[in-house]
Amino acid sequence: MKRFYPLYTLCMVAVVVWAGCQGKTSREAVREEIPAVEVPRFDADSAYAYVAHQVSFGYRVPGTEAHRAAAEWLAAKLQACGATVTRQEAVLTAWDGTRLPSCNIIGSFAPEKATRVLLLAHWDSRPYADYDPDPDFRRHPIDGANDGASGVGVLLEIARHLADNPPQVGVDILLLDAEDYGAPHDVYDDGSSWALGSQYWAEHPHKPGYRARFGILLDMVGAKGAMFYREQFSQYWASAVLDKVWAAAARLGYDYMFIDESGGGVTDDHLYINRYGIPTIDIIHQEPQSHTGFFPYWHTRGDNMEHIDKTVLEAVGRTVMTVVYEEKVQ
Ligand code: AHN
Ligand code: ZN
Repeated sequence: MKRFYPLYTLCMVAVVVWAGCQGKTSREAVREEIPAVEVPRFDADSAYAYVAHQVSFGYRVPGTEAHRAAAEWLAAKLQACGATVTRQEAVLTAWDGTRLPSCNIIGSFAPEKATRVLLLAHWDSRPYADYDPDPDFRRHPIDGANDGASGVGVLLEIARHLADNPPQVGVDILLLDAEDYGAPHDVYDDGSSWALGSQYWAEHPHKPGYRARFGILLDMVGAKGAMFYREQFSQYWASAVLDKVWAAAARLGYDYMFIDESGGGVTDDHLYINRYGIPTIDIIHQEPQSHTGFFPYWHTRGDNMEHIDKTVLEAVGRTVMTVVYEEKVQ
């Protein structure tokens, strides 16, 4: 038995049309509120090649020829990317009295912009593998493929996009020297022997009164199986920046790598940048369970290209780039 119910049919049609309009208008409203930002594609192969190239110079220990050559290349590379480059040279004194000819290298993109984001990594490599399993090599230098070169490799790949495809904010890339000349772990140290380049920068910023909205330090961001925790000094000085970066990582599907739990406190370059007055986080591979607290090859001869993973470089690169390109002026 078939019967026609005009009122029922009319109501159903009305409901369907209404629902359709609702869906459309709310979706359009969302689009108006959050205009999609075009984030250039971070090329992990390119970042990887930049890591390998740094390692190919040899040990980037202050005072060596490899160190001088690497500095030349880094400055030239930033310049070729369209940055205004400042080289900040100084002779710093290590824990054991060694004089370290040091060079912080700053690449500024859109230097005329008042609103800025600071991206940092250290480019020197450690002079001694004091955690090497073989005691004969504990005063031997390391490649520093992860400890140093990985962060710089990611920043150079980001730098490649900044001039051609400028974000709203100005960006400064600060490549710090003499981070890793800290006293060997069997020698007493109050912590001040680390991060000499950033200590120098904090006392002599490349521009007097330099300001940035926030900073992101990359340290050991290339090893297979990397885990990033909310490092304690970052949490103390810059928890809102941690929130922003961890949220971006989660949106990109990297919440398995950017763990939403607190990690240890690390005496690293960001400490001095925070004390200077720029809220700065440290994206640093920590392994709370390991005997050093860091990745398994930390400060050993095993910190070489064999353990660098493009997936990790890509996760960090895409996350940092997303944050930079989504940052609004005003
Ligand atoms: C200390 O071990 C005190 N700080 C580690 C900072 C560091 C060394 N980052 C890389 N290498
Ligand atoms: Zn180190």
